[in-house]
Amino acid sequence: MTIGVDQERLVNEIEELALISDAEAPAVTRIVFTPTDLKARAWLIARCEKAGLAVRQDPIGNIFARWTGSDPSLAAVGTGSHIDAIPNAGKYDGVVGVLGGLEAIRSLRDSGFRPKRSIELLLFTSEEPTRFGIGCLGSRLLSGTLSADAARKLLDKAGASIEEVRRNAGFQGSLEEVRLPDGYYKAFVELHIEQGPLLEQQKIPLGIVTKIAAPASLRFSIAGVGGHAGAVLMPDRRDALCAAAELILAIESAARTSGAVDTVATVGICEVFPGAVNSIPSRVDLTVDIRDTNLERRDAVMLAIQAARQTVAVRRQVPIHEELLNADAPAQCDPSITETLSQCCVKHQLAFIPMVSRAYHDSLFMSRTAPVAMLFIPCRNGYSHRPDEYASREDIGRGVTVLAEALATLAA
Ligand code: HGY
Ligand code: MN
Ligand code: MN
Repeated sequence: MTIGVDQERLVNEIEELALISDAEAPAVTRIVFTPTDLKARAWLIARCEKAGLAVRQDPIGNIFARWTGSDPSLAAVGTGSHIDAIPNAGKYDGVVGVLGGLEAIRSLRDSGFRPKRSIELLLFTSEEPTRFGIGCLGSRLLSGTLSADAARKLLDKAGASIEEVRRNAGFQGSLEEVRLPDGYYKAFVELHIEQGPLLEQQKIPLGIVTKIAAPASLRFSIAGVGGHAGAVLMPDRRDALCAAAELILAIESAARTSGAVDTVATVGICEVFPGAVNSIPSRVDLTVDIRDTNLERRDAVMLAIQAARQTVAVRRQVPIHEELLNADAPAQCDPSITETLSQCCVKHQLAFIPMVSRAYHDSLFMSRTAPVAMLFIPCRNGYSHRPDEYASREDIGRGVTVLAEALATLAA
């Protein structure tokens, strides 16, 4: 079987999809269930249908594009990723796994391969946490990691619930229907840019992910005392932003002193109220992202951060409310699937290294319901979640070729 990936077609599709965005090119912003997201989804569905795949969408908007195998009763082989993008992001994060998965299927079909097991391309809803505060909504619900009841409690910044937003976007049915039975997929393989510098630095074309780091996120709301910036003297202040500043540095220190370089913590959102130059901040909301490849170390850092919260609150006499948004276990990729990927790399004489994924992905949650593995391709300087994110057509082509070979092996 000769797998002929059409790099030209694939790169053109990546460029075309990147233009369906709420940001000035080259940046991409595509927030879940916005009109732009819905337009991008319709664009993708049209391409899947043009490729002869049977398409369905579930009540949270996960898209399933199936190449039915000769024995449809067998558990399918899944591949896919996401196309939602955080504000001011790049055009490859997630997209390489969705359009690359589509191209893998097309190139297999054009090579004359016919699968015994169905091969299913998935587009997961809301991999990014931007709108509802936690990421991987679609794969969490599909794998049973998030219950329908818990999902219904999630609100966006405007106070709109998932129910409201998804139904307005045209997704009917109940969220209880999203959960797929364990074993629904024989295997799930996700192609993704590395979002780190190792492959490029080591000049290795492919990474086989053995483990996906454990993500957690917290929200802190610091209640200070507002007032006139000129009239309130310093000894009389309880400035919420100064307290936040102390807490942010304590968060950074907790990650830096965890004992391993694998621990990361980021305060990506800091909202100051009332946000006037001559008004003492009365309230600050912080959202914190904490990760580690080791669960115990990650949890220990969270405890250190909670202790720091307590210390700052007492010393500065500002109540600090804490809300846990998510605290997920890491995922171990399935050795038999990683072995299949290794053999496919060898077959195509492509070098690879085993890697840990420091970013989370839908595969983290798919691992709760099926054997999974991920395939990484290099991205320039390791940049991601920024407009200059870039993967070359040759690297994308190599990733899709190995993905196609792996899908054929798993679906034979
Ligand atoms: O944040 C992440 O790891 C993913 O890119 N959403
Ligand atoms: Mn991302
Ligand atoms: Mn991603």
